[in-house]
Amino acid sequence: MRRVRVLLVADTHLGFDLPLRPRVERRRRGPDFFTNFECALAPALAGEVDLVVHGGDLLYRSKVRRELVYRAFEPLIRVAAAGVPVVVVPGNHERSAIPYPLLAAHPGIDILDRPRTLLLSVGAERVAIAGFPFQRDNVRDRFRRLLDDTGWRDAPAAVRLLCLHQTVEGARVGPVGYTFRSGADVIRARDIPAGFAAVLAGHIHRHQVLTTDLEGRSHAAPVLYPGSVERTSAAERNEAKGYLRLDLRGNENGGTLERWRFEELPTRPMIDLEIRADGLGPERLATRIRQALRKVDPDAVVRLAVSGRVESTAAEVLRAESLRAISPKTITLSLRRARGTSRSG
Ligand SMILES: [Mn+2]
Repeated sequence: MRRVRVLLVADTHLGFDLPLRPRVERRRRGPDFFTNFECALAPALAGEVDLVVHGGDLLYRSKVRRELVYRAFEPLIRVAAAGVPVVVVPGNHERSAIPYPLLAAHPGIDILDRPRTLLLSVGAERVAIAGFPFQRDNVRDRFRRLLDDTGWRDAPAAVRLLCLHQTVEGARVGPVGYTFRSGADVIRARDIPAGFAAVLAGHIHRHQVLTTDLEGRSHAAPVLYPGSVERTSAAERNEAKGYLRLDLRGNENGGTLERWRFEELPTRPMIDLEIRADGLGPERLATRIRQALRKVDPDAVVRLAVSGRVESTAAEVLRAESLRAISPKTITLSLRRARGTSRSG
């Protein structure tokens, strides 16, 4: 049987830090998300894959302006127009707000807007793609029923995929590797039945592939998270960002995942700087900040924390416009309150 090549991208969060009419001129992170989304789809436009799955959170939040929805779907429409089918799982950021009927009107784009199973002819192979949109309430207890509602068992296909935007048991996030175990929003690994080649998932922003449950028992199918295409919070600052390429082969039991490859995307470094303000007047505080910023990567996304006692005369330096004036134009700078900060005067 023929190989089926799938490109899995998720959590693109388009619209993040991308104001329509910015009030101040500064380097935004918004374009980075679009750039990486386009980068991730390049293999599809080059004819290197047979199917593209977007695992959800296409957009950065659920209420967005219409123009952003068009911009976000435009790269997917180009992929579909090139003859590569596209499947989208609605994430928590797009459950109802997106004008899906409009976008679903494109014959090459399918949206898992309710529990259902899509049957696609991919090359010479029949591929079944089951899934449902993000479920907020107690997906743990409702998962088996939702899966049954997709009708996946009846799909006559050599490769079956399950597409989700949810947390599966064992998924890890954050700098210290917090592990999801038993919450109402966590799907039990053992509830994923045999009969799927793989589970393609969004929602967890750290790339990972889960193959065993918390007791070490093998999953019936591997769960693959490509992770987000850019960092959406400082908790992701040490994570590689990218997308996944999967090679699947059909058989009588829903097919198998022959191999997968994580393709890393370029990201700007995310850096935390801390400056102690004790006893510094405005000029010295400004100089201290300027010197610190000069040492970091000029492309960095910097979170500046000022700790200690900020002199009343120096507080002015920490205003957004003053900070912009002393920081290199290529840096994206934000101020966060450090612990133990106090102001005198
Ligand atoms: Mn997300």
